[in-house]
Amino acid sequence: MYNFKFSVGPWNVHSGGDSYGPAVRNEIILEEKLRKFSELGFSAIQFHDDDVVPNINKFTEEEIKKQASKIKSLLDKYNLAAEFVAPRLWMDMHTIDGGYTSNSETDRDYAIWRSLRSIDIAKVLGCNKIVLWLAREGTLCSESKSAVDGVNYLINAINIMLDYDKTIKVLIEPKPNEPIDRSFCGTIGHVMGVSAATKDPSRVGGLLESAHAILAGLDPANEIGFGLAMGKLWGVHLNDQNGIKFDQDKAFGVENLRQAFNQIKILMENNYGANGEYIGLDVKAMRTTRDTDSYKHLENSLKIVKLLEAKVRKYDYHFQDTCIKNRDYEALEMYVIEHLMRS
Ligand code: XLS
Ligand code: MG
Repeated sequence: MYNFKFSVGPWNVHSGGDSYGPAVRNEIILEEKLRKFSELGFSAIQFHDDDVVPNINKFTEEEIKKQASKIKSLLDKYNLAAEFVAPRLWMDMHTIDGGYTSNSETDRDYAIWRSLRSIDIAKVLGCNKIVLWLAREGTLCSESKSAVDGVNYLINAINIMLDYDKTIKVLIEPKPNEPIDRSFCGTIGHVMGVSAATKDPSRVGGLLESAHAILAGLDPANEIGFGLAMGKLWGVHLNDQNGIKFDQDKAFGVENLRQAFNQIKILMENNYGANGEYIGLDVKAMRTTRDTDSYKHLENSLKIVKLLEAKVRKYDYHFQDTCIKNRDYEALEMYVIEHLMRS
């Protein structure tokens, strides 16, 4: 079993504004977040392209690389690696109708431009992973786009990224809905299908976020298992979610402990991390959280992962095998629950 390394994104520490109300905490500058992440025990940072280069549209390709090298120095200062760069395609005026799958050719071109700039940034930061969270790739009005064209546009966009740089890997982070109503690529199964249809499936894999799997009505541990079985689970975003509603990004394990345990169990059983993969967190602080507790949800999530790791190490695999042999799943289920409740 491998010792996990952890990653986090700057957006995981935020001022608490939501769709219904303004910010309630002070903004913290990037350098301070990096310093604190390092202190908390994170080894790598997840970035959106515009976390590295704010107002990215205003800059030339050379200026973008120059700005990225300043962030690289900050990472070095705090002994942090960059895990991935993700084009933030859902905020811009060009991506109102989606990025890669927009009905506007100009906007599709813009989405590709941002993706290639994300690759440039990743190279400067010393990482080779590009994450695509396909926020607006789908429909709000079902008849407004063809799902066939949508999926093909997506494959085409990924092929352009693969051609642009032969060393990068593309990780699709699936989510079934929100902000889009019907996503074109909602689960890890969809991701594997898209991967297989690209020009280099060996460089296209997945990143599974627990909350997104739950929103699809699926068990995150099973989704993790699917990606692992395909040899293409290159990232995870552990968090939690209370049922099928808006994306909550709660601290890991706070809603469904058994489900959280099974995520850690399957990752440990399959030596996740042995090829340099990180346990990423993608968690939000509650709106009620005070400034002084701005990092509490991260500390809690790390603590819960570590407590569950210890639970897996103490898990009686011999008893599991015996129950499986006797097809006594009632006993196995009770054992798991008692194991989790034992102090
Ligand atoms: C949002 C996504 C986002 C990605 C990175 O739901 O989880 O945070 O992880 O773009
Ligand atoms: Mg995520």
